[in-house]
Amino acid sequence: MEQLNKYLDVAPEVAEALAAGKPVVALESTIISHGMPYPQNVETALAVENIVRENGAVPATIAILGGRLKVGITKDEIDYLGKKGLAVIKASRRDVPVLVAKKEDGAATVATTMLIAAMAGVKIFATGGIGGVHRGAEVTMDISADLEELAMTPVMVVCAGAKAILDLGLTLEYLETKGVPVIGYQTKELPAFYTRKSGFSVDYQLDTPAEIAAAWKAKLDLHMQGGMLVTNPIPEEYSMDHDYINKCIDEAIEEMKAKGIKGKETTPFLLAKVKEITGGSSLDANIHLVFNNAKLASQIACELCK
Ligand code: PSU
Ligand code: MN
Repeated sequence: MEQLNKYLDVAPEVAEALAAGKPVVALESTIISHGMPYPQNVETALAVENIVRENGAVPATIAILGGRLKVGITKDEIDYLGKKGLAVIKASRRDVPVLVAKKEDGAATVATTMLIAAMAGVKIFATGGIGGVHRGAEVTMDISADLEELAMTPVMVVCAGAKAILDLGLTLEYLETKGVPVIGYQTKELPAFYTRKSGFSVDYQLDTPAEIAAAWKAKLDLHMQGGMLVTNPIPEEYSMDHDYINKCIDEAIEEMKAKGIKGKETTPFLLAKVKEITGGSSLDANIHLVFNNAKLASQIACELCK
């Protein structure tokens, strides 16, 4: 495979699959270091890679290690990131050049995973939830770089919607302004991560992996910049009670405000706080929705390669 830049390391298995036109699914690493506790983070990351394989695609977990942009990391490297946890720098787009120059490690957020996936030619990426417009952003201007990346980088992101730690209505408005298609898989309603419902509508409901692959192929053929957001509701049996989880999220946001937490600490703080308040029951939901997204992303990737 042609080497697009001297900072990129594409794992041999991933490079072979790409060269042969076989399906590859990108996976992020901030979910490992900052999204879940050890050892569930490592167990989940390895299980997700297996699900991608079982569904006919090659997994490419993306991270920055020693300043190298890694597309596909080893089990030991996943374990390393999982154990190091919050001590790994959460790397959004703007962190990338500095970490490369300093030869440091970075956990790739959704934005950075899209950026590095695109450098390697990987077109589909599965995760849990994306960043978005935070509640109160009309004052704080806290809008995740994930949304800008969706506006400019041609990678499809399969997620379970966004957590209600965000303002979901404003997040949808922002994606509309930026021209990012928002697809509901077998649903017309935007899923809200822990729950299947949010009260907000997506642009289009598409019912099969083939239909989603066709829409994505059209976007690529048209050379339109930017990605596509596929929202996949958490399976019914793992979804949480709407009122309960929203009460927990409200409590977490109150504590965040009281502590004066800002900037890039916001999302990791809220994720950890919600987990603590729910006594860990949100973690199980989180793990299963990621599995569900990895499966759908792999099915779409296989359709795209037909
Ligand atoms: N939302 C989740 N789980 C996560 C994240 C967001 O439900 O793990 C992580 C992702 O890596 C996402 C990042 O890209 O947080 C967004 O951070 P920020 O809001 O600072 O852009
Ligand atoms: Mn932010």
